[in-house]
Amino acid sequence: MLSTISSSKEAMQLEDQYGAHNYHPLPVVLNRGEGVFLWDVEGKKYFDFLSAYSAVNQGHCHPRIIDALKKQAETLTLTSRAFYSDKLGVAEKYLCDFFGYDKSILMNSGAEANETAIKLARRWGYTKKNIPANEAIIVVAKENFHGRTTTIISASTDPVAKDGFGPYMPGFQIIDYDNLEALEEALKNPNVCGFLVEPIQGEAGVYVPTEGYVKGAQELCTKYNVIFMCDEVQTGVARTGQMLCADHSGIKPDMIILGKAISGGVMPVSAVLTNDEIMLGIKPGEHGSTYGGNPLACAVMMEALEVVKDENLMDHAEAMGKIFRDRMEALCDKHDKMKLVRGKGLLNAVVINDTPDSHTAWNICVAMKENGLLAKPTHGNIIRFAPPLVITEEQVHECCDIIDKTLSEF
Ligand code: IF1
Repeated sequence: MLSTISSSKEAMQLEDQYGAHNYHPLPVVLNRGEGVFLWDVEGKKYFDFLSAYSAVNQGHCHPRIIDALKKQAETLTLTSRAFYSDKLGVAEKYLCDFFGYDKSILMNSGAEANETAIKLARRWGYTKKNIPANEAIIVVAKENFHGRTTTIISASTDPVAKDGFGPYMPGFQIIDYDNLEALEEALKNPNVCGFLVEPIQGEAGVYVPTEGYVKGAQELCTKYNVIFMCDEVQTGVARTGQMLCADHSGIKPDMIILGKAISGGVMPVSAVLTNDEIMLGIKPGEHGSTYGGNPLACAVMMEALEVVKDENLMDHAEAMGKIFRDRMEALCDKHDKMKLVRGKGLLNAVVINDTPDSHTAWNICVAMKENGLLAKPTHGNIIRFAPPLVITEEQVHECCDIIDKTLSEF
């Protein structure tokens, strides 16, 4: 008999005693989610303003996605790629048509998709750009976040994500984010095969680059025969008010990396999409994953993306985001603790007016929790606000009132 939790306190104690201490969660224990709402073990209701780091864009337990999950779960969940299934080809075509690419490869986590992207880019560099063996370089930006594997943290500049996990994977060159001169300088090196970058840096604190950066980056990659690898794991799937954040720049990256909300927060699904020349560089048996592209993931992903389209979550995120930022800008004038708000669509962050090492942002999040809104600081004193994209205008205003009330009490 699976034991159930009788109190939040008990749940936290169990995790403390039996689980890795690799997170420092806000002191709230959730046991139910529906749409924009979460409930804790004691029955208190909250607005979710994190959306599991932008994986629950469609809202918690969306009925259509859950139904797709149930139906497929009772039929066929996993064959491995040793055999064909009736779902993978359909899902691969669906993804390619949805985002406009030749080919897709399905993995499980965002980190795995970025690892796959790195292998695809290196393989292309050796076979198509004649980069000498083991000399391929991938350019990345300072303050990046692409996942937690030892290769990906080798490209990180965040000591918290990186220190103490060496030795590191060579082959990454780190340049300033949002700096096209630095990028052009780096791309002149003929051994560079790819530029891996987030169109908005999420974890760094929702850094929106200057207008023209993403377009300029794609143009420079084309000029120097380098793959523009756009990590849309967090910014994709309508989160920023466009289906892909890169769409704001009017360009189509050579390669996109997707994860999180392509499966609506129901199960881990990630993907890399690119053209035939790059994707076909990996031959049978040279890459894979037990669960990659499993029938259950395929069914859930297709329904999760259909929901995004049918409910027009892209335009809705754009509209709700404008309302949210307008309200936050007004609060920045009213509360000296609120320095500024930035973001696109419903990926926003408020910079708190205090030193980066202070606990002010954390304390504000704890106070907002008491007032029924869940959000969490990213680095330093920046609070990310990213609700499910199904949030209504009335709920946006209700949440802004909660933020206002919390800061007034602070
Ligand atoms: C954690 C951060 C956010 C991502 C981008 C790839 C991945 C992520 C742009 C990897 C994952 C998650 C991971 C989670 C917290 C969260 C996070 F704080 F870590 F950086 F959102 F900003 N590319 N981001 O944002 O995808 O392997 O997790 O499926 O690791 O603490 P994943």
